[in-house]
Amino acid sequence: MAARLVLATRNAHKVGELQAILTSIGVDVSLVGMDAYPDLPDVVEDGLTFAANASKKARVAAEATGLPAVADDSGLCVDALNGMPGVFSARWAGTHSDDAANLALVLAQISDVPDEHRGGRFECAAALVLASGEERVTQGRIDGVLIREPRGTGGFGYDPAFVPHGYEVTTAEMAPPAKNAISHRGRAFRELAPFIDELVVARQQPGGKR
Ligand code: ITT
Repeated sequence: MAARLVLATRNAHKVGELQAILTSIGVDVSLVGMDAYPDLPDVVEDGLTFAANASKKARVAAEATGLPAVADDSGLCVDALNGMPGVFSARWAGTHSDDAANLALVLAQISDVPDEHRGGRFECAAALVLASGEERVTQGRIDGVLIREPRGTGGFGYDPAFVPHGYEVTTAEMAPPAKNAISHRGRAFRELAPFIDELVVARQQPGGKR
C-alpha cells in the first residue's frame, strides 16, 4: 500500500499536481490534502524566505496529524523590483487580492522597464517534515522574462506574463505536464523525492525503521 503523506495546502489543484509529479518519478505515496482536516487552522505564512514558509507549513501539519507532511512555498521574483514580489507574491495587490490583480500590479510597476531588463524567475522551496521533527528542504527555480501583454489561459498566478528562457510561449500557454517538467515546483519536488523515498516510503514498509 502506498505510504500516506499529508500535503499542507487547502488548494485541491496543488494536491493533484504534486501527486502527478511524484507518481511520474516513481515515488509511491498517497497524498492527503488539508481539506481532510477541516478543523486545523490556516498557517500564517510570515517567513521572509520560501524555505521558512514551506518548513513552517509542513511542521504544523506533521505536528497536528502525526503523519509525515510536505509543503511548498513559491513565488515570482522580478529583477527590476529587486526580487519582489517574492514571498509576497500571493498577496502583492492586497490581503485578499486575486491572481489577476497581482499580475496587473506587477506589470504596471515595470511598465517603463526596457525589454533587456525584464528578467525574472519563479522560485519554490519544498519541505518534508516527519512527526519526529526530522526535516529536509529543497529548492527549484526557473528563469525567464516578463512580457507586456499576458497570453494563455493555463496555469495560475503570474503564468500569463512569464516566458521561460529558451521558449516563446508563456507558462500559461503550456500543457500541465510540459510546465511541470521545467517548473520551479517540479524541480523542487524532484529534488525532495529521494528524501521521501528514504525517510517515508522505506520506513513504512514491513521491517522498515520508523
Ligand atoms: P498554499 O495553500 O500551498 O499556501 P498558495 O496559493 O499560497 O498555496 P504559493 O504560496 O505556492 O500558493 O504561491 C504564491 C503565489 O506565487 C501564487 O499565488 C502565485 O501568484 C505565485 N506563483 C507560484 N507558483 C506559480 C506558478 O507556477 N505560476 C504562476 N504563479 C505562481
